[in-house]
Amino acid sequence: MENEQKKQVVFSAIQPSGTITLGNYLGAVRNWVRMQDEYNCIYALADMHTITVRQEPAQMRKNILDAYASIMACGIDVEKSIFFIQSHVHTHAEMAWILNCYTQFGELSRMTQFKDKSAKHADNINAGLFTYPSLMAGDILLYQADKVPVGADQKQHIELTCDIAKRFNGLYGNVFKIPEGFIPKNGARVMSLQNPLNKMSKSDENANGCVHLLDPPEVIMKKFKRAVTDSDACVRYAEGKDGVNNLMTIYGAVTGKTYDEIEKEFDGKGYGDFKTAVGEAVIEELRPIRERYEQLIADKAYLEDCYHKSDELALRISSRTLNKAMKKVGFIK
Ligand code: ATP
Ligand code: LTN
Repeated sequence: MENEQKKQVVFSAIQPSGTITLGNYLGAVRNWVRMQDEYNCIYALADMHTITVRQEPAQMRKNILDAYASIMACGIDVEKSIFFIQSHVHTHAEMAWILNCYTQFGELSRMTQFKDKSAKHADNINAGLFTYPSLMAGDILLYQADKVPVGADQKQHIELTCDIAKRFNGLYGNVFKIPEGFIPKNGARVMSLQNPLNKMSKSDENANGCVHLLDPPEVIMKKFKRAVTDSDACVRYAEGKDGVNNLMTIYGAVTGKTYDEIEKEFDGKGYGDFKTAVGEAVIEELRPIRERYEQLIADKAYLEDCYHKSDELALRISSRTLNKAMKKVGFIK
């Protein structure tokens, strides 16, 4: 028990905005699983973040359950960790409102995700999309998290979270722990297989660019065989070889091999052999996840049990920080 108390807190979340990708897995979820023994881990499905982009309600309900089962299938164990649904825990919306009042317009305007998403959804640049980072800051700060395992694209949001927390602490004393991003050395930014200058994303229009966690083996292999490379025909990591670099990153992240080892392994071999090897390695990594997902998604009552239990724990922990912050700001009981 004493040891339990000394464990650092880990918090992270993922949007149920579509089916989970290989990028989400290598950049974030795989670390969530690995951190479970060493840390007190709290994870969430950020469904409130998801509605910053218009969703079809029936599809969204399905995506939430699918994402929950997929992430559990990766190895999240609710006996060790908390894995809750953001919209079920009302402290998140409340904390986001408070933090909105301690976040500057200029800061939010500089967020590259906001710029990218408003360019992509020019017909719906809503206030939620703009204030997305203060909801995310609240997610993290409510749990006094030490570490936040995410992909490289979320680094800017974590930095803003720290700035907001320091500003608040500067005014009111030590209310929030200042968190730290935890970004993997390998796999922090997996690129689209069709356009290696763009991040692999759940919402990619080109289906061949994105490998989903639940893609059947033959689909995964087809996507890797069609991956964009170059005319150099040599497996080496170098500037300008974005497609090959991305495949080497994926292969390295899955097998643990360094770029040097990969270059040696494929010395004198063509891209065909290399792509097949990457496809096979990814298929083997994802096979047990897909099998476990099939069992979990067939047992809705069990899933419900898991998130209800986690929702309750999350509410209890986050209420402490919310109450403290409300008191400091000047609200009365
Ligand atoms: P969307 O397409 O809806 O923006 P997304 O696929 O970018 O979604 P998020 O839910 O925003 O996924 O991200 C969940 C986690 O996965 C975050 O920690 C994020 O940094 C990480 N992540 C997302 N895409 C990648 C990627 N291509 N490579 C590595 N990590 C990624
Ligand atoms: N914005 C994140 C999802 C997210 C998150 C969080 C990640 C919402 N709240 C708190 C870490 C901590 C994204 O991946 N796009």
